[in-house]
Amino acid sequence: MIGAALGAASAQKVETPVAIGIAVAQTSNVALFGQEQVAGAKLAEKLINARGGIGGTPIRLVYQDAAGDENSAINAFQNLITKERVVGIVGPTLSQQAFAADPIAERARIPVLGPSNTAKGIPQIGNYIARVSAPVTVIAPAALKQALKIDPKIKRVAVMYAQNDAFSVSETGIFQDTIKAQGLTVATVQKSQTTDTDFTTQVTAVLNAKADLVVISALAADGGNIIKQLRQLSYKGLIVGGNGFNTTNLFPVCQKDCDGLLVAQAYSPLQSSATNQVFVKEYRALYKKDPPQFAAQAYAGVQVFADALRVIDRKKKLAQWDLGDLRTELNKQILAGKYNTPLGELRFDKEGEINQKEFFVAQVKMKDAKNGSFVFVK
Ligand code: VAL
Repeated sequence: MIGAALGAASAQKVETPVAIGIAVAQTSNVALFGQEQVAGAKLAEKLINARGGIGGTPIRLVYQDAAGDENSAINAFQNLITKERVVGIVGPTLSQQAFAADPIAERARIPVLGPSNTAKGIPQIGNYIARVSAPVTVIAPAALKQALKIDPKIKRVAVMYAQNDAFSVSETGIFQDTIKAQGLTVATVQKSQTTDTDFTTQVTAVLNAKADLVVISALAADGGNIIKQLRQLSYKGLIVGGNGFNTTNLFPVCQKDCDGLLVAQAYSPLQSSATNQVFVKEYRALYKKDPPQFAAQAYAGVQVFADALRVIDRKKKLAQWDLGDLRTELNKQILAGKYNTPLGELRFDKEGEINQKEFFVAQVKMKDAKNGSFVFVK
């Protein structure tokens, strides 16, 4: 009886339109990234369906708020897998959440594409876990090297990081290795929490260490406040922010003090591929601004699912598949394919790690207290 019931439960038809789950932060401080991810995903759905979806079958994005903590991400994943019966999931926003939620998808055999999880070790969570977000190992060093180009006299580097966040811990490790490899001195290492708002102790230590560069790994809200407090307490040197600083949603937090901040980028609106130029044009038309990295990556996540589904659909129509079988086939196809995305040409290695070719660095230029932009310097 139990076996029969389980058998019946596992033999589920694929519904049309084809449901793809989007489990990113729509609330909490992490929505500073999540808002941009939703914007990117929405545009992907619109453009994919305008071009005939998957061999004539439209896709439908199903949103579940993964908020900013592990439990919300787990709940979002569970709802998408069991209630919404999606073919795959783009999410969650934070690596910290991915380490908790991805194992649920792995056990249920649902392909996951991490849209922004950049900590080391994400694809290694399981066979069904891949990412479209290049890891800290390949991105983080670029901004630091750019800082040295701007000011070759830099010698003493202060390092700050959020110790309760898996990505920040991972990224600071890469930053510290790069600092040493460049022959610079780590003048001090200061730890904080992503929930902190007062960084006086850490900033005072940075000033006492006589640093001529500060490198920070944190998320947007805490990170923005760290920058503000560094400047308020008269730190004058360059600041490099990690991937958590890569959103204009940071600007209302550090305001004019964001000016000059260097951030490495896994995406540029200037990237010249035809796919990207169409994406930029459509994004501007819809949102009246340039696409940011988090939006481009979420778009790429949805696109990879759609491109891989199209290959499968050509062999056997999606509606004829058993849902479980389709999820497994989709996972295989994701890893086998090559994708022309706004991030450039993407492939995955056999573990699901992204293979991306181009990276960039931008410097923040503030126009007034709240408005500014990332100016590409590399
Ligand atoms: N990239 C980070 C992470 O992996 C944040 C900024 C989304 O958690």
